[in-house]
Amino acid sequence: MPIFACGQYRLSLDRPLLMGIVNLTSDSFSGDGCASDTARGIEHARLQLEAGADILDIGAESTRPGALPTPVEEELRRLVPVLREVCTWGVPISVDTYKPDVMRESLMLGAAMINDITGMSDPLALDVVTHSDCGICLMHMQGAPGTMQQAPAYVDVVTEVERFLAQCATACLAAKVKSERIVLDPGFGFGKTLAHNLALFRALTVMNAGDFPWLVGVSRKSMLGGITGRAIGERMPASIAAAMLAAQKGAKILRVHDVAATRDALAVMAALQ
Ligand code: HH2
Repeated sequence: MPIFACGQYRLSLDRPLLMGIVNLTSDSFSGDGCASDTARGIEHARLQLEAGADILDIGAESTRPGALPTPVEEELRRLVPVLREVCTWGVPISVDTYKPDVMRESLMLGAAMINDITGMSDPLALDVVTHSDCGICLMHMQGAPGTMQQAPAYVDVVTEVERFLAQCATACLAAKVKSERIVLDPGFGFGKTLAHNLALFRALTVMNAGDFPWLVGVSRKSMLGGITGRAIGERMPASIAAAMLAAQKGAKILRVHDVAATRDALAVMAALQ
């Protein structure tokens, strides 16, 4: 039975897991951010859990196109009080950060997973996670959020993403991280045009960056706006369709804003297949 080892949790990957997004930001692209309101952040996390999330992914810096980095102190100021509470709930808490200092503090507070949009490219980040047993998501991004959508360019997007993620995973394995702690993510919307995103999504079943589970995050993203012409607030049906297709293509973790609706869709798909 395939499993994902994340801190004290060993999550079965027999069915796709739902990662519920909790943004402690004021500027997240989909408008779901709870700003610096700790009580709102905790409440949103609780609702995501009640809706059926298997993992909560807590982020305190928006990485939307055009976003500038949030200073470490501010990221921690938003995160710490929320983590102090949610890490007592007995569910796997992921922290969406690429900063080693934020990773270290989050793991000390009980986070079970680090979701790094830079694929652990900072050697200090790798050092932090090797001193823990947390799960790790390695994501591909071309460039940095501030400028990544200005002119994304690849010779062959699928091969380049594959190669990058394989290198990141190899670096983790070389640092003695067990393979069952690693999931990979093509990074939809991170330095990619609609055509790049479509090529990657279609290639999900054939992409090979090693024998690791895929995490897919397309919820409410602009690629769905590009397909449907819908504004961000009207992209739930498109998000669910894409999540179902990702699951059908073998994705093991779906990172979503709309947990309850995605859960229903997964249940229907499982029952009717
Ligand atoms: N997408 C976002 C943030 N983190 N992490 C992974 N692994 N995969 C993703 O696709 C991904 C991610 C962007 O979504 P969101 O957190 O809702 O927006 P923002 O960065 O504006 O807060």
